[in-house]
Amino acid sequence: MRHWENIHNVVVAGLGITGLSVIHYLQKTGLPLTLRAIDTRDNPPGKDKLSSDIELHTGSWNTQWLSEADLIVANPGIALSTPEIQQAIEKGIPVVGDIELFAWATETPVIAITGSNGKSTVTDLTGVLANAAGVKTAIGGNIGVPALELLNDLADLYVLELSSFQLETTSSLAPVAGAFLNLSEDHMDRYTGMDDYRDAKLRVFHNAKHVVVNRDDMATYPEQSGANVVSFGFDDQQFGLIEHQGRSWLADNGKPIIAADELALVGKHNIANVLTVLALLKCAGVDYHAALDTLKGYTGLSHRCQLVAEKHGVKWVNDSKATNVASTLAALSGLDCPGTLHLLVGGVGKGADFSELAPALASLNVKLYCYGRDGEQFVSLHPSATLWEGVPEILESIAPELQRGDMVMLSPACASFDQYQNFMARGDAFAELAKQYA
Ligand code: UMA
Ligand code: ADP
Repeated sequence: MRHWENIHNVVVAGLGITGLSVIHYLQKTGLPLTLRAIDTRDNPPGKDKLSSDIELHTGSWNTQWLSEADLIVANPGIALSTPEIQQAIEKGIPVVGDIELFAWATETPVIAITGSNGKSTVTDLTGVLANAAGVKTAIGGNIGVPALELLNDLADLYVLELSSFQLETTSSLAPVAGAFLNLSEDHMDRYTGMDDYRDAKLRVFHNAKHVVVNRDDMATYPEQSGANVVSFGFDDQQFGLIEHQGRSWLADNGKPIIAADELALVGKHNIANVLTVLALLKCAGVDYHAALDTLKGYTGLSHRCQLVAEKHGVKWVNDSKATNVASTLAALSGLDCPGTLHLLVGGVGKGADFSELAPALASLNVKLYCYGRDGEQFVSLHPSATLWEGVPEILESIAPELQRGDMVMLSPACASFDQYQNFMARGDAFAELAKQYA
């Protein structure tokens, strides 16, 4: 508990599931702390679950409380550049996140995963395979389970999905292996540019024993590293692809592991994801050979290019987790759609430039339906584009005209917060309507 010397007053900035997990964790430690919580939202999520002995300030900042703190624990949704947080930093008050507290609390090995796309898939699959290989593993972080909650149960390995937001406030994590999957534009409403965003993500490699990088994306490489660098990519180097007995195989330094066509996961991006998982497991000393049958049967997480209904030859695909341009591009590449693709895009654009979608759309037989707060920004991307209020109106209108071979896909390239609580709620709403109209 050496990190807690001289810390008495802790302010938890931002409730949500992170803030609550921080408060529950700190209460459990039994440390003699005074805890206060601030959330700038009027009615923040988590308020009803807060114990009554915690003072809560909502609806605005409380600079008095911030200035009295010995430590501020900030929710990842709060940018460090927020003026009130900056004022506290200037006064010398340390500002950390929940992942920093997690790093202070445990010496159990951690695998840390970041990148613009694929984090949740890689995190989940790493956990699934490590458990299948006999290592008691818990997964959490940005995937939706606050890291501190993982400490409630014993584990021999933790796998954390870390967002750039979480990495900004993390300095002490020393992962046995850290992976940076890829870098593409996202969260441009939070960062000053791509360099700033990349710098936050590169923090995943601080103190890491092994660093796992993408040979097809040089932005994932650390500027310099004393760690063991392991790469993945589509050539035959390190973790890569080789031809073996007339088939394409995923391989470790030229040694075949599993044939690509044995995977239930689809899409080239998922080959990259599996190669990353294998590299991470090897770096953490987990024998993935014991888990290859489990890998073969792994079909992925919900809301990622998930077939939610199929009737009369029409496929309905929920890719609600596509919250940026690169993830929608990944969904469009290698699509199996003999008819017309009815593509639904829109929501909160986060300051992104959507023009990169235009060439991909031009190469497809597509009808584009744009909706939500930033839907208008997609209209110029394809001649077929039409502007709508939301997903229900679109589906109601197009359902009677769908033909055998068509696909209806929600892959919005945007966040969901304008119309839904989160991407899961958006995907669930789409899936329900799909089943109704299919
Ligand atoms: N907010 C305020 N005032 C506050 C606190 C928060 O306005 O005082 C706003 C912020 O704009 C913030 C939003 O509330 O963006 C969301 O905060 P929240 O309460 O929903 O946060 P949590 O419930 O604690 O969820 C957070 C992560 N959310 C964010 O980083 C925005 C979750 O990632 C994560 O799963 C969870 O912690 C557990 O670690 C979500 C996410 O969208 C899925 N992440 C981004 C992404 O993947 O692109 C980074
Ligand atoms: P994240 O947690 O980083 O958002 P997910 O695994 O949840 O990543 O996938 C998010 C979206 O990105 C989905 O639409 C998925 O199809 C797509 N995707 C998954 N892996 C990759 C990858 N390696 N490159 C590009 N897109 C990907």
